Amino acid sequence: MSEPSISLFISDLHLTPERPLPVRLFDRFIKEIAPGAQALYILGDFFEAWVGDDTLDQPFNRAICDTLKSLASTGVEVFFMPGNRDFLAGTKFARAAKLTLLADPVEVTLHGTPTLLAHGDQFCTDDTDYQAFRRLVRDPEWQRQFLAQPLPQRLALANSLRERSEHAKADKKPEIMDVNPASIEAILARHAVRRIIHGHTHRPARHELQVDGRSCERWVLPDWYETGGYLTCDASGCRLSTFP
Ligand code: LP5
Ligand code: MN
Repeated sequence: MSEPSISLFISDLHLTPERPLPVRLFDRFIKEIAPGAQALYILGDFFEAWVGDDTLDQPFNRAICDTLKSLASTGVEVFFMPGNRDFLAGTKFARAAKLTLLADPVEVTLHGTPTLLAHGDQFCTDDTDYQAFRRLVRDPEWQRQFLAQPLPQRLALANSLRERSEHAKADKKPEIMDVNPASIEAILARHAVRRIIHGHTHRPARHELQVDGRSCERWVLPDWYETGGYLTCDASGCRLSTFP
């Protein structure tokens, strides 16, 4: 009998040469866990910071793309939804890594169940400073001007934004950095699905909720700072796993 068909979901690896553990965990995941899946969905913040597809020739980015490509070559379909760290990943990156870019949010049918996939940051509507920042950097004209700057300037700006973000987060109440329940209900109502999968908040869990009288579930993916973690979905449902 053939193996049951499964889909895997990961996010928030924040891969960078400066943090070797998640890179090692990712290599293991690609070699030992992902083969045999029908599809791998990467739901954002795969990279610590992506400042443009012209960084593809940097050895670190090249190696990561080769790893992704090696999985695609074994027949696993790879999908990539950019997050708030890598929203500038574009078509050249997709081609180099042999994957398909996804819009955020996107509705897919997973082994028979209509499911909404998202990075998750758009639901953190109580974090009004972040939402203002998001509107700015998601503006196509702003992105055009940013990408027109020389690479060293873009890297410096990304570094300084990372620092400002860490300072800003230290002053924010933890609850405002979680999703807003009304935003989740609104998106589930609009898409008429019973399941949503997202990352970003680093609060892995399964939540149950009622939307318009329908029982719904919300799966939150883990970050990869200390252990690797992923969600598996098949025809019988979904489950979270971690590995050391
Ligand atoms: O990323 P994470 O999880 O730590 O925190 C996020 C929010 N922060 C961000 C900023 C990113 O970390 C910065 C990384 C950018 C890399 C991309 C490079 C390509 C684009 C380069 C752009 C120059 O997303 C954080 C949330 C948190 O999630 C939880 O949801 O709270 O939001 C912030 O900290 C934002 C601050 O509240 C406001 C930002 C002030 C900076 C204003 C600068 C405006 C000028 C920008 C123009 C250069
Ligand atoms: Mn994020």
